[in-house]
Amino acid sequence: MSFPANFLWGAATSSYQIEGAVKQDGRGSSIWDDFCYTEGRVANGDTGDVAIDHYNRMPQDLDIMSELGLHAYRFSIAWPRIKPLGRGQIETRGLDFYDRLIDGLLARNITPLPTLYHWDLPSALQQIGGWTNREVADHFAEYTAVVVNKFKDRVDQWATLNEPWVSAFLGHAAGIHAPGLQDPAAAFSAAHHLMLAHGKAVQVIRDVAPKAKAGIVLNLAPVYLTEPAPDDHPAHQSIKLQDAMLNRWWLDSMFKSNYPEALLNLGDMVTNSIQDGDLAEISRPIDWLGINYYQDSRSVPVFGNEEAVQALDSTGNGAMPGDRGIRMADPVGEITDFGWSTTPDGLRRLLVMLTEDYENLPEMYVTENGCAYDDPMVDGKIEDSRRIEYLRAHLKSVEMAIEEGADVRGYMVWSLFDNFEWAEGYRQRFGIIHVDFDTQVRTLRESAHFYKEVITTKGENLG
Ligand code: IFM
Repeated sequence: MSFPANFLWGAATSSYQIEGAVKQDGRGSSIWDDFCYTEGRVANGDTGDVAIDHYNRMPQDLDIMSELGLHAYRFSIAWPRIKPLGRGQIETRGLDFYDRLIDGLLARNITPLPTLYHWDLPSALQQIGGWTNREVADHFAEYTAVVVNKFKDRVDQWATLNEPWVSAFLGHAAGIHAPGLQDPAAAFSAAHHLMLAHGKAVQVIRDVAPKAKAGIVLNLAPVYLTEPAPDDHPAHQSIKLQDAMLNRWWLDSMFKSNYPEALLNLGDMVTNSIQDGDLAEISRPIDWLGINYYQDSRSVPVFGNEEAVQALDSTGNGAMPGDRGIRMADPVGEITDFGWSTTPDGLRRLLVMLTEDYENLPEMYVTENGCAYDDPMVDGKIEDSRRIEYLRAHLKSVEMAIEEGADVRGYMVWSLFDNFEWAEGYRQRFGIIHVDFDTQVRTLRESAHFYKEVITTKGENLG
């Protein structure tokens, strides 16, 4: 048996994706409220206003978690519920909600795994530049102090940020996430300030809750060309840059106290916000690393005219590095509703790569893994066999990685419930639990029953 006896089996969600109740109990506005209310940003004009109304249905949702036998529940705390303007005044009703949630989890023997930031930046902070403003890192540290101080007696493990790559690059360069900018320099500034915020928050956790574990959650993936290219083809440099942005920017800064040279060599666009001493803050040792994995990052080299087209400015505002001479490869394996590949061996390779490349790597958790499929409900039953196979294959990959020496301590399926899938609105369903968005009825899909069995048998039934 490869999964350690105390392996943590869990499921994950995030505040804006499930809570709804955006105007309840003094919650301030976030950049995702603003983004949703801007025409054309989110599919079908969907918003997180109601989502799955978890804010008001939390006790029933806790019972479902208990029914599944979850050991851990990964959720995020909404900064604008705690500090409606991002700084200054504290909203105790917001704290009370998470207080009830945490107590409810503990009463059911479920370990709370909160993330302090899963993309819902208070709008008031965006008005001063958001993550491109260095000050916001200090505001994040102050918010962290309030939350950690409140829950230090009951929470033993904290994540600072969720997927800062998404916040920085999808939010500030691709423009498909809030705040919707298309400015590569802003993206690198945000990428740096997010890591600075992480480092400062780690210090706060050390000071306020010295026994708690501090970590971060990154979306990582093997990055490679699926077809060969001549040695002098620009695709090779692009792959290096893609790997630097997706993986190494975050990992190297924390574990090697530097940013990848391939990016630093690009000059001001990348380095503008970095100040002396910042990397020392960012590389404060952490106790755990969360890894969100969905699919490999696969590209193909392009030639001739197509190459010239790919090299054009992809953002409308100055090209992003890593665009030249490549395009995304066609998806492989069972293709999800999102159009994503199924590449389970990539998760094994990733976990082994991390183990080999980073000497001071702490214990790891797969903090998100899952897929979007919308199988029909027939007689109250949802046979989502493709999701079951996806989960089974990825769990086997985790098991193999552990056999190969990776120190993986837990696995959280994404997601516990169908929810608001950002720019895709409600049309991508990631839940092992189906939610009828009109009636708010929750129905366990077959994958939920499968996962319950996985937990009960400690992963011995994977085949
Ligand atoms: O829904 C998101 C989540 O918020 C962050 N990780 C990826 C998931 C699926 O896109």
